[in-house]
Amino acid sequence: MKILSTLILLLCLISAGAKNKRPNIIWIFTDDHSYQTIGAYGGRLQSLNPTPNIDQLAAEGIRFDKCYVENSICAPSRAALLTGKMSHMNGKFTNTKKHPFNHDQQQFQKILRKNGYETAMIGKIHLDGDMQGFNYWEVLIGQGSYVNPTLLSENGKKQYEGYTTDIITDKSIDWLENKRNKDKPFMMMLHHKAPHRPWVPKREHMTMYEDISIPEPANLFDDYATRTTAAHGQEMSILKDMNLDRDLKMKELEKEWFKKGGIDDRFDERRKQYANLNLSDEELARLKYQIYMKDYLRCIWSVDENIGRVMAYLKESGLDDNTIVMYSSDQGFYMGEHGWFDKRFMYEESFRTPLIVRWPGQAKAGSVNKDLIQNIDFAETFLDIAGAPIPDDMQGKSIVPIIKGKTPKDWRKSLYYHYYEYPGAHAVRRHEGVANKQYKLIRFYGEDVKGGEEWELYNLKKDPSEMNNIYSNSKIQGVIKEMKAELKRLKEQYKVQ
Ligand code: SGN
Ligand code: CA
Repeated sequence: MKILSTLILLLCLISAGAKNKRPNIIWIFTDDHSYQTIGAYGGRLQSLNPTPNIDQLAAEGIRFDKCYVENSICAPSRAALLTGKMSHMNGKFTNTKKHPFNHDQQQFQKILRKNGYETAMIGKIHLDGDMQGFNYWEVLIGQGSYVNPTLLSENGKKQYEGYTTDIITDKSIDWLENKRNKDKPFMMMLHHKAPHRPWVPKREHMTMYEDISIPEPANLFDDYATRTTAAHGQEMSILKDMNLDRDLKMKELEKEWFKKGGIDDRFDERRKQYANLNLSDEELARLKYQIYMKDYLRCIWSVDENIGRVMAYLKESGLDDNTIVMYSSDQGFYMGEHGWFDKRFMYEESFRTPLIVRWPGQAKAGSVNKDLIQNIDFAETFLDIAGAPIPDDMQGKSIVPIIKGKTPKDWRKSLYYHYYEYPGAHAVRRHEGVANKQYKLIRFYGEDVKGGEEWELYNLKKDPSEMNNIYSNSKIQGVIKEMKAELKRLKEQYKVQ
């Protein structure tokens, strides 16, 4: 009898030990952070060294170069993140109240929690209503604000004083240190508001980059010559749609928060220049581009600094070896490419999103992967990491084998995309499409496109900036046929009505 009970105790201890070994996950998510402004992704801004701490994650982990979203807009992207399903399956088609998020539906964090994980969600989620499946949640309301944010939790609303990127990090570290049940593995979602429009930097960073000129993209003055109605009809032009008051901070500068502590004179000068000069369209676009990029990069600097704080905390507390840190954004963003800011289009800059994973002992340090990953894969990945069951109706695939360097033979060769928010902000027409590593076929549709339907095709290998729509080129009709067949196949696979 004694031997038996000792044996049972031993088994319990072994199994508890094994459970403790399940890795922790920290998912750091930003709002609108383009891969173009991450040092580790290279590109025209690399020499500015804009993100040393994110770059460090990439140096110690794996960088994904072909990670995409299924609907390039905030709340739908977050709904896909939690559910592992595309918009037409999770019901969150747009940012608007017309499509409320149903919190009662299946979400990965509910399953993780049932399977022994402590779960937390801190920061921007942009899904109205109370969160479910989190032991702890404290979220910005809607878009939230850059300064003195109000956060909503189970205990109601509370306002905090300070810069939101710092506050979200403070709260996350506080949860790690003081609020979680330390006997369990954890999954923490640390979601920044930054660098979302109107790109308000922390006061201390307001003069960074002031004396330099940010390199322009080659297609800042794109005339959309080969493109359909959608590219001509958008309202996300730096020249025409970026406003003086909020975006370029002419009025913001008058606000108490900006004034507190004093504004650096040079920063103020920039704005005065803009107001007083009689500029040509080209000069104006260039000046707006510089102001926009600098404010955006300053917001990123705060994000990056705070990632450094989280990593320092993990090290100090001995958590870093068994904690996976993942970095991504809800979609990409235009940094002047095609003359734009914002997202929504299936063109590369907004369709693609950054993804970096640091998993000590599993992800090879400094490795780069080019498999087609999509944001519907994240939920399944978290469940797989935890050894929790993955429901059949989730629509992505766990990328755990890929993180470990072993891409499954049957990994996807093409991606489906669908954007729905029209009429809406920035006037991007509804569209869906299919992309593989060589071609991208896009179908714009609805009453405000010519004939109710217009198509574009790009050869991504020859034309990575998507300047040349070759849909009407008679020589590639075979490719169009194949891509249309693939679009049909994907719609069946994903059950698109
Ligand atoms: C706000 C912004 C838009 C932005 C949407 C959606 N305008 O409406 O530029 O596209 O949010 O962004 S602002 O003048 O209010 O800043 S999302 O990230 O939430 O999808
Ligand atoms: Ca966003």
